[in-house]
Amino acid sequence: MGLYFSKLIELFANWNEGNPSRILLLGLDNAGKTTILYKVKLNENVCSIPTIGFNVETVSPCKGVSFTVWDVGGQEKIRRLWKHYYQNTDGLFFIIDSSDGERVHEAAEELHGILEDDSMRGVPLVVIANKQDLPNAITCTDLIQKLNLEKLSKTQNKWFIQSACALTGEGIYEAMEQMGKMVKENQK
Ligand SMILES: Nc1nc2c(ncn2[C@@H]2O[C@H](COP(=O)(O)OP(=O)(O)OP(=O)(O)O)[C@@H](O)[C@H]2O)c(=O)[nH]1
Ligand SMILES: [Mg+2]
Repeated sequence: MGLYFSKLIELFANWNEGNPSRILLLGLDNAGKTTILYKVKLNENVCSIPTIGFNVETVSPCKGVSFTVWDVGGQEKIRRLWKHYYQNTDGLFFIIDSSDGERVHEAAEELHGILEDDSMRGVPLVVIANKQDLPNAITCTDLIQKLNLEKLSKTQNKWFIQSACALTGEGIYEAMEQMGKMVKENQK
């Protein structure tokens, strides 16, 4: 089943028009991944339901940047499938629901778990501190500490954190632009 699934993913992964970078959009359930994907793709707020499986879209959020973005469901019982998407990844967006202080530790564990995988070595990371419109949203400064991002500076993953609100689009294009820069830099 695992092998069949990874073959299927491989088939989709090679089915690209042109040569967009392969970007993963991961994070806990309810973080706002699907909302972000369709904000960038359609500039609309879609009425999303929890993703079981994945959504994949090719987007060109800014000049000279083209991504194939894989948005994978974040519910706990399906997170074990994330690893099937890691191979040949050019960049990782990790989305945080900044208003969910109770689960920030869980998010940190998942993030470091992803980056410990051999396939993710050296992959640039952009953390999106989403839902900044909500009361008590955790700031980027606090998230750097809570997600232990400084630890990554000692390993091979370059990282950046961007505060955002997917509903208004605030911060989303900045995050895309930054990812574009980091991916290009990494390919030099
Ligand atoms: N207030 C607020 N709500 C948001 C924001 N971004 C997303 N949401 C809401 O958060 C809920 C979950 O969003 P999704 O995009 O479905 O979350 P997801 O990360 O794809 O979740 P899974 O598919 O279960 O992994 C939806 O009700 C969105 O409208 C934001 O910036 N602010
Ligand atoms: Mg989703």
